[in-house]
Order: sequence, then structure tokens, then C-alpha cells
Amino acid sequence: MSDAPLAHLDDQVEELLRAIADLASLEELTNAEPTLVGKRSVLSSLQKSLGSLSPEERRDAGARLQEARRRVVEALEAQRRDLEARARVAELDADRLDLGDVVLDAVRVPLGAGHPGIVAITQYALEEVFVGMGFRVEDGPEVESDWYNFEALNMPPAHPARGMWDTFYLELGEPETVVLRTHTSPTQIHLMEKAVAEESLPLHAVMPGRCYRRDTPDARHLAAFHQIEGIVVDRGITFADLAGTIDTFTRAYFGPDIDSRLRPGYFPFTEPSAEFEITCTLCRGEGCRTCSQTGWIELGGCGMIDPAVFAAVGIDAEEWSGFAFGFGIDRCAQMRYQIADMRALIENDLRFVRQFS
Ligand code: FA5
Repeated sequence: MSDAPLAHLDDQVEELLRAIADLASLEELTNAEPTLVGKRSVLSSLQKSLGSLSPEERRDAGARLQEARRRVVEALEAQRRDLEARARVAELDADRLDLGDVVLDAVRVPLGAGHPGIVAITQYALEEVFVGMGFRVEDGPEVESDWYNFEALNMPPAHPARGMWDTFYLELGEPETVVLRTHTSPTQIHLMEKAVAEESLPLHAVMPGRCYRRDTPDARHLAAFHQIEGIVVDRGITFADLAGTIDTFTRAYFGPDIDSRLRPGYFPFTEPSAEFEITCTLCRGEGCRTCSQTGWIELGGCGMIDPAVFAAVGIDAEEWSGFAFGFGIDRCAQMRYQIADMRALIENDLRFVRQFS
């Protein structure tokens, strides 16, 4: 007997392969699967029909049929993989964001802040207070000659008062003639010289900036720190104007709860001179580690401009009088924000820095 049941097998297989290739979705494939390879399929019917064949014919026909089924099953699985891949792409397409329409504020990249943020913030706030009181803001060099940092400020060479500041000298020119300024007071000299040259007195200015001293950093000191210098040169200026200016500044910047006081002091460039202190904001005057148990914190020095300084810059001390002051900006920040140890300002601990950025 011939293998008549399989007479059209090749055509039937081709037809099945075409039907599989036409399946357009996974859903169609699932629905068609029983009729393509399952019990209801042509192949299963053909399998059953082999029962009528002789054992030998059945073996050959069985092998052909098995090969045909393998091709069909393989084609079906390949189509399934292809449809699954297409479905995944369609899903991703549906999820895709049109970035042209998306506002990117969902992506918050942490931005850096000007450093040291808190000192800059304090400097601007102090400038604002003084501008409100009629001062203008001026700048001066950080590298100074010995003349500006000391001599014009009534400290000739070998004057013992030079020892008040442990100075960094630069290796420039003659030994010990160029310094990193130890205070902002030399900027007073520059401004007075300019005012004389331009005949623009009177003068009301503040001068913030960085200063350097060979100080060992501790709770109240840094080796590189900031001061804000103030100067008034006008006719008829008295110590009462100085005291009033400092009192007005303290109230405006620290608020009415904080007391301030002037204590007699000594600076070669002012006479009389005073040191200016406020109640320690950390202990409210009780005494703590930051204020060395005194309840007071020194913010700066001040006084009436010494006639010797006027002489150095060519101002007639008979016609003009004036006062000057110099406060630590870092010290003001420390008191305003109640920072127990000033070294926190330079440690770059982001938990600290971020509070002020
Ligand atoms: C002076 O520097 C004078 N030039 C101030 C002055 C100006 C007096 C004008 C009279 C007329 P003194 O060395 O005391 O003074 O410093 C003033 C302030 O700067 C101090 O009170 C403190 O607030 C701050 N300061 C001084 N040294 C340091 C330091 N190492 N670290 C942080 N702040 C400092």
C-alpha cells in the first residue's frame, strides 16, 4: 500500500507555514495553535490515518510526518518569538516620553554654591546695613607693601605694635617689604590718598575683604579670615558719631536683644581707641567655651583717626576729623548663626555648607 494518506503532505505543510507567517498577533497565534499543531490539526488527522498502513509503510510515513511536524512547530515558535518581540517594542513605544514636551524640573541636579557661602552672605548683609547708613562699598588689594599695612598706619619699622599681628611676608623685593595684609586698615590709606588726589573729601566708606595672619585656627580664629573696615572723614566728627554708628549697626544687624559695649583699647592708627564687643549669642552672656566663659565676644576695633595717619596721606587734621573701625566678618557670621567653632567655616562639611546655600 502506498503512503496515500500523506500524498499532499508537502502542500499541506506549505499551507501551514503560510498560515503561521500570516499570524499578526500573539492573540491570533494562541487561537490558531490547536488547529495548526494540536489535536484538531491536519497533522494529527494524518497521524491517525497512518493506522491503516502496513507496519513498514507506517514507519516511513511516521518519519515523514514527524519531520513535517518538526518544521511546523519550529515555524510556529519562531513566529511566537517574533510576535513577542514586536509586542515589547510596541509597549516601549507606548511608554516613551516625548522629551520635547517634558519639563525637566523633575531632574534636580544639586548645584554648587559660592564658597564660603555663609561668609559671603554675611558680607552682603553687612554691606547692606552700612549702605543704608550712607556708606559706600570699596575694595582694596590683599597684597600690600609694608608702607600701607604698617607705616602709613603710624607703625614705623621696628614699632612694637607691629607684633600685634603675626604677618605672612611674601618673597618679593627686599626682605619683609611685601605682606599679605593682616587687616583691612591699609585700604583706608588707599581711599584717603585717592580722596586727597581727587579733592573728594568728605569720605564715608566700608571696605570688606580677606586678611591673613599666622594665627593658629581655634574656635574664634582662622589664618585666612575676613574683615569689614569702615571710615568716615568729615568736618566736626566726634567719638559720639563713632559710638552711635556702632550702636546703630549692632541693632540693625544683630537685633535689639544683643548688647554691645566699647572697651578702651589700643591701636597705633586711632586715638582714642576702643574694642567693640557684643553679648555672646551662643550663651546669651552666661559664659561658654566659644567666648572663653566671658559672656562677650570681640567683634572688632575702632577709634578716632590719629593725626599721624592724616599727616601720612596729606589730610589737614585742623580741618578734618574722622573715625575708623574694623570688624571680623567671620566673627559676625559666627555670632549671627551661633556657630560654636569658627573652623566649621572652612571644613567643607556639606551638611554645614548646605544650610547656607
Ligand atoms: C584690627 O585688625 C584693626 N585693624 C581694627 C581697627 C580698624 C581698629 C580701624 C581701629 C580702627 P584686630 O586685630 O583686633 O584689629 O582685629 C579686628 C577683628 O578682626 C577681631 O575683633 C576679630 O573679629 C577679627 N579677627 C582678627 N583676627 C582674626 C582671625 N585670626 N580669625 C578671625 N577673625 C579675626
